[in-house]
Amino acid sequence: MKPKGIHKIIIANRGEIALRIIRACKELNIPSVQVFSEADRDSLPVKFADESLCIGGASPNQSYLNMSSIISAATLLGADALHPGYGFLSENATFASICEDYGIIFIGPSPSMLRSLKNKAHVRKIAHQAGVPILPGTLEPVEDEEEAKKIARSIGYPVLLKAAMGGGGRGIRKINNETELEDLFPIAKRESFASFGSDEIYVEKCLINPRHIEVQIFGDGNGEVVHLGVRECSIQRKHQKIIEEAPTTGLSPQQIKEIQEAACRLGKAIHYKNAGTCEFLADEEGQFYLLEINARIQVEHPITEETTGIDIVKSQIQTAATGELPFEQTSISQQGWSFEFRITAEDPYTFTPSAGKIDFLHFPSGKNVRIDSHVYNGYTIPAHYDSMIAKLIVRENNRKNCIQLAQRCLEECTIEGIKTNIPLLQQLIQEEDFISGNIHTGFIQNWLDRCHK
Ligand code: MV4
Repeated sequence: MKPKGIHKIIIANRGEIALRIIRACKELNIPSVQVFSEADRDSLPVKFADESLCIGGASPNQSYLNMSSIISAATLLGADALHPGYGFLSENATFASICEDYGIIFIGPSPSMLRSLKNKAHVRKIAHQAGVPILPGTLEPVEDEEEAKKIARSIGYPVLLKAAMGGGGRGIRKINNETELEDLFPIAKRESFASFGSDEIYVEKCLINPRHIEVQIFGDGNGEVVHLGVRECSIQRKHQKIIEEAPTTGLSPQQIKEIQEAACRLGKAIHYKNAGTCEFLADEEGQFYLLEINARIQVEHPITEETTGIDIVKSQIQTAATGELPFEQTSISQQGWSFEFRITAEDPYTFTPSAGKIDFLHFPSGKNVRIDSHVYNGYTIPAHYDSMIAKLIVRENNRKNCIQLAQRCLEECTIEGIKTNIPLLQQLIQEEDFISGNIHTGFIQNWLDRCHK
């Protein structure tokens, strides 16, 4: 059913997520406008949206990050809402605020929420105040080396120096002892200023090879917050996730209940609005600690959709249109198992991007198999953007059957003309520790180190 309050949505993104949003718009009977760069003229989002408009050159700064071009396009074509997808302007408070100024509903959290969640030291503090576990460390940014030393001594090395305005793995330094702290504290502070325009840094106890577990939440902006279960995203390399699963093998049912409740508590404390993700680290005992809140739709949202039956993108639009959540906690449950495999156009072992023309393409299909992708046979992958070209999403009643289905699908998946990471994915899912669910954030690096010895 078409929600009142939104009549035309402009999509300020590209690739698979743009297509994903267009599909949600169609199912809600809401006309869609696709903006595109010169490099994306022949893309499927441009073909499938109801209207489209070129907004600038291939480089993201000229197009998908170009706020005035996007706002002009929205105004020109009469869009009253904007979906930012992930990356690009999706968590940009200034952009969300400009949308508001022009009467365009930003499908996401409020500008002030985006601004406040950018500061990870601040997020730690609000989590702590909400009774959500955080790692031992500072609740305020550390002013000087002496203060950092005192805290590091009390929590024990190794510690991490983190830039408050960093995130997604940027602005983090591991400190193994006091000498390193003396050497690196001023450097970390300067680097933070150079990279993020702020020299605010904080100290946190360093977990070795933790798991990365996240909770999908949804809020109405008035204190009503529900969760859509957990995902595990430990299979990553250099902060690029490669395989995600839902739910997780890292927590007991009781711990899953607790992490979900913690995420809701935090969401409620800040009156979170629309879809968001509470990102946690978990240790071997399943103790979990909040790291940050991602204020956007995430790449891996489909595995939550597959295990809850909820369409997250449609729900984002409905929430933005009505100010109310389209579901209640009591009607949501996570069932079965799902994996997502990110298929990238890159050399599987050097991880260097491999742009170019796809001259043969076959995607797997069949029961419980989903491909979210914007590429087609004959498509030329532009070199200007992310190397992810498809997501293979599978679901089954349990993890074992889900891995079996994934094996069949990855064998069937054929992409010629460019290099892809499919061979890497095929190898990873044969690994004993992967199959048994014995995984952590160092899994791929350890595996690569072993293979290249
Ligand atoms: C950590 C950590 C260990 N201890 N913090 C990297 C991304 C950013 N979101 C936080 N990250 C980490 N923070 C403490 N105190 C290890 C990581 C980390 C990591 C976290 C999630 C997913 C992949 C990762 C890979 C390496 C390091």
